[in-house]
Amino acid sequence: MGYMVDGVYHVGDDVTKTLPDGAWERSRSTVRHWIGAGDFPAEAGRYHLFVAWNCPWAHRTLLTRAIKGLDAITVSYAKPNRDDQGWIFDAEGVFADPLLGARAVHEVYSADPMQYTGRLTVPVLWDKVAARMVSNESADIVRMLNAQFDGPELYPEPLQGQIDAWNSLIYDTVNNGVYRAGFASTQEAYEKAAHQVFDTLDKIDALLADQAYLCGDQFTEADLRLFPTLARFDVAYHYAFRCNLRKLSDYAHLWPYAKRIYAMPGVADTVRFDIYKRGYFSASEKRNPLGIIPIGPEVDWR
Ligand SMILES: N[C@@H](CCC(=O)N[C@@H](CS)C(=O)NCC(=O)O)C(=O)O
Repeated sequence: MGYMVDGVYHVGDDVTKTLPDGAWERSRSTVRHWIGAGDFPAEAGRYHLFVAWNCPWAHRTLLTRAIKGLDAITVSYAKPNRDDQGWIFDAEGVFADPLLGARAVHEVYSADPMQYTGRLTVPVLWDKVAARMVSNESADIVRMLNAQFDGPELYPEPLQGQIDAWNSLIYDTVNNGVYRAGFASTQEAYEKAAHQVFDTLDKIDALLADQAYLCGDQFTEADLRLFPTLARFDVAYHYAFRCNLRKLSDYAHLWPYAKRIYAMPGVADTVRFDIYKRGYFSASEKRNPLGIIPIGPEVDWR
């Protein structure tokens, strides 16, 4: 893995985000342009996504593309395992980059004339006409694809307050909460994060006894942003990140809810359980030194 300074890639980890108390923090995205504003017109065929199937933040953007029916936005999928070049592509096949022919995501960042400095994260939304990045922040990408293109409305005006409140709780305690549990370097930091994960999942499970989705009877952006964590829960987080008080499939209401979302048109194509396992159980000195991938669990999502 590495980072970039003024458009030049460096191997290594200069910005390890472990705080003095053993807690772990995610770095912030810095490319924050908007489709529909300034230089980036709302033409779906003009844009391309660089993602990795195992990345839950990239998954948000794939879900938005699928649910809004935005096939005109093309996609390059990086391989599930990173190496000293970070996220990488094959020369051909499913993990190739048909757009730029890049062999690593850092080549995408350096193809933009901006002379990027920072971490080389996916997802990246790319403008094929201007040959530059629009955004590397998944939350913004979801919002702009929703706002600028046809398809189901994911952020309806009357529900915006509720959606924002769910997003913030779910990001802190669930989406990023599982990472704070998995990457914690002290017992206390791990326990705190892992309990937060289950406190929120338990709360949502209780709510879903009486309603179909987080904000009532309509699927919204809040559900879309919860789903990537649920899809990875039993095959990855439960074991790899020690989020093991309960499994998703133990929950009376949350589990049927997750399966309902999985059954929505296009959603199953964005989910790759085999790749989640390859990604989360890749060899890591701290978490999985031998890189052995567990055979289970068997989970039936249908
Ligand atoms: N804020 C970003 C976070 C994206 C992110 O952290 N992606 C991870 C993969 S799941 C990544 O690419 N990490 C590479 C690195 O930090 O070097 C977003 O939501 O778009």
